[in-house]
Amino acid sequence: MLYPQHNPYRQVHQLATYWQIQFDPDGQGLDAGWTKGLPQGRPVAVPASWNDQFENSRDFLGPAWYQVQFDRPWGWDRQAIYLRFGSVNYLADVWLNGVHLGSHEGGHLPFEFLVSEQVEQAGNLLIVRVDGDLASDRVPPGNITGGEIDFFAHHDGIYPQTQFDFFPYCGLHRPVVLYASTPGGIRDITVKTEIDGSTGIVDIRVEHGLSDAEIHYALNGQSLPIVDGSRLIVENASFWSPESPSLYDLTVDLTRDGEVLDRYTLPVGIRTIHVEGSTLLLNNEAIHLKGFGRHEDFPIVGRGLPPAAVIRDFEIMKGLGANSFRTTHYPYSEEMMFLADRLGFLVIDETPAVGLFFRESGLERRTTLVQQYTRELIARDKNHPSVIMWCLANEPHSLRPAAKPIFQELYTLAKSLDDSRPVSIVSFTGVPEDSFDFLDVVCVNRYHGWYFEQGRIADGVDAMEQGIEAVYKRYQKPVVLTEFGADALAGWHADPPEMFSEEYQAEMIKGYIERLADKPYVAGTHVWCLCDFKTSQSTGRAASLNTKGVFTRDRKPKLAAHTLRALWKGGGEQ
Ligand code: BDP
Repeated sequence: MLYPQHNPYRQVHQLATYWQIQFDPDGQGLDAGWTKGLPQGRPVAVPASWNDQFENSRDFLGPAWYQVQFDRPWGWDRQAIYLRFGSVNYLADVWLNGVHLGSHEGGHLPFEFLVSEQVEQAGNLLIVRVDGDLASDRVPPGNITGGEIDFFAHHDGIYPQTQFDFFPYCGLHRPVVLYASTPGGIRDITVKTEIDGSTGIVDIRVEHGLSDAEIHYALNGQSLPIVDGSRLIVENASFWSPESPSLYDLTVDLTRDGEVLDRYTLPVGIRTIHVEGSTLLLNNEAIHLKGFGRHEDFPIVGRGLPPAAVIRDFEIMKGLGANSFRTTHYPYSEEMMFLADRLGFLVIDETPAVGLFFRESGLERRTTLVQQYTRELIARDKNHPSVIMWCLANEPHSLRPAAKPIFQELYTLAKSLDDSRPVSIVSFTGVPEDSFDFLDVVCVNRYHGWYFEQGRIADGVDAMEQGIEAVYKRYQKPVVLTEFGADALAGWHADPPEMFSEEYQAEMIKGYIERLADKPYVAGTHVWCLCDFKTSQSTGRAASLNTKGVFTRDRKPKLAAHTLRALWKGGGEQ
């Protein structure tokens, strides 16, 4: 799925910054005819979560109705017009001028409708009903009752009752745009790259609906012939890597009789990613991931897209010497993924499948949703050089026998959609995690010295090391420690270190990283997490925050940030 872009053949029109919203706690909107206009809307900012914008909406999870009006941009009368949503959490139903266009389930992934027939010249009315309620047959799940959960007893009774550790923000979280392109024009482009010595090979597939059209390719403005039906050959190529994130502009022109009908320009990074034995190789050289898990979580904006804060997060990661992150626990914004390409980050790209459990009730529905998310994520992110691995789930409660065949099928699906990247899941068990028998990389989260061996960093580091060694011994694949960390209340100090102090967090993170540094099969360590973030209320989360950030929620460094900079960048370097 292509990201909308502006050029002489395509136009993007951003809808208003302030829409109208009306909450519908009694679920009466449909019967009361709100699809034709909201009786008592009030202004709301888009994109943003609704929860922190109003006095009375923090814990309200829907349904809520959004409304906006727009006119058709000039010159669009003969164009194919699409209405595209970057992310709506969780369930969206969309009406345009009273016509139900369709619905989409699942946050964090884009969806669009062809609306050329419905769009009038002026006064178009767009209505979106958003339902973010938590349910056991949704993904991620929540409000689970009756002993359905195998693990995470502390998640029982938290409020809101999520089966995951972040606040279930709701709303229109990413840009909503109209875009226009040539009817039958370019619908999709898939690029895969290979390396042969100093030559780069770019394999391209273009989907379009104009059977009599020709396709022309240019790289950085230079026209290139296609070889073997689908390949561009780039002599003396600059390969993409974190140290040198070289991108080429690939321009695809759809032409007829020499006239350009449609154009799309895609940034392409030429690089390879492979697993060989227990090593992860980028451009045929071993790589080591240094980085973080993180949340799209900001005061007031909630899980909405704040462009400046995204830049800030890259800045603080770079400043520490990080080269990688995992999109915990859902796909990050498309805007952030393009920046990752440009700034040279290695991304483990995760679907919104967090908190999965494998008891029967709702299992079929959850499984179908996770398959849908896998398809949608790969369709969205397949062309990013920064994406080095697909992660199909975080910490599934997978000890039940049903889990393995479900992941086997999911793995096969992911590989059939993209055979060019490793595929994994992130496990909190590791041994046994039956699915690691077939997954390409072993990704595990470890909290020794925090949830286990509490208050004892040295014992925790020992236990972590034993666990990692056991995982490697069992599966003989590259191992990524995808989460480890400790809560630290900014400004709270203790010597000797005590839990929740900045010293404890810093020392534990240092202990983990140093202990794993000389294990060649450890392909990376991701600290949990970059910044403090909002979560459900419970005794385990002071101020409703998970404070395992090495930065505060407003991006101020804790001691651990300085420790990481010294570890990753070396002593004096800033
Ligand atoms: C891990 C989860 C992560 C939590 C973290 C924690 O993957 O989402 O926030 O624990 O407890 O198990 O801080």
